[in-house]
Amino acid sequence: MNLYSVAYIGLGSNLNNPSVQLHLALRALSILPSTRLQKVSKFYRTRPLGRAWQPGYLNAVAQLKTGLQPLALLDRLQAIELHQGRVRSGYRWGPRTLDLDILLYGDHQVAHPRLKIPHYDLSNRDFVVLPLLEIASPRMQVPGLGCLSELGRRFKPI
Ligand code: A4P
Ligand code: MG
Repeated sequence: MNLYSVAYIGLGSNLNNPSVQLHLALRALSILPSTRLQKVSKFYRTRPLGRAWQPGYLNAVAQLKTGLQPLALLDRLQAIELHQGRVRSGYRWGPRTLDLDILLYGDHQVAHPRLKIPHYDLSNRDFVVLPLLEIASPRMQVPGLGCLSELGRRFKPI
């Protein structure tokens, strides 16, 4: 049995020097236990989704190979967010120093009160699908949503 899974993490930041935030987060991901940081997409400058008044975002996607189970991985990601000064403002989609979302975890589907995989809005976000296409196979099946290359057809390059 293979105890390791390939997981894709979405990174986003629009406060306190987003480029530095993403680099720090990648370093933190690279030293997680039982985990290897295998690939990282380019950093994409993106328009804020949701609350238009907030600064633009820098987004990227990282590919991990990890022995951490999904909820243990989520705990680690939230600890990294907190360490980098993430303040949960109480409203959704507000500005943040760092957001780390589990986009995919192998071919698993997870429906837990704290964790939904695939990420609930994956297929609607160009800043998720386009970086994924950069580092994952276009033939990859996204559980419940179909082939990654098909998802990518909806979007113009960022
Ligand atoms: N949670 C459930 N599933 C997951 C998952 N797959 N990965 C839960 C990570 N967390 C997951 O998240 C709220 C709760 O979601 C967590 O406690 C976890 O148990 P949060 O990070 O505290 O709050 P949030 O990020 O404000 O909420 P939400 O709904 O996750 O926001 P989104 O959808 O991540 O959107 N515009 C651009 N251009 N780029 C962005 O990256 N990001 C957002 C945030 C808005 N606009 C953006 C961007
Ligand atoms: Mg989030």
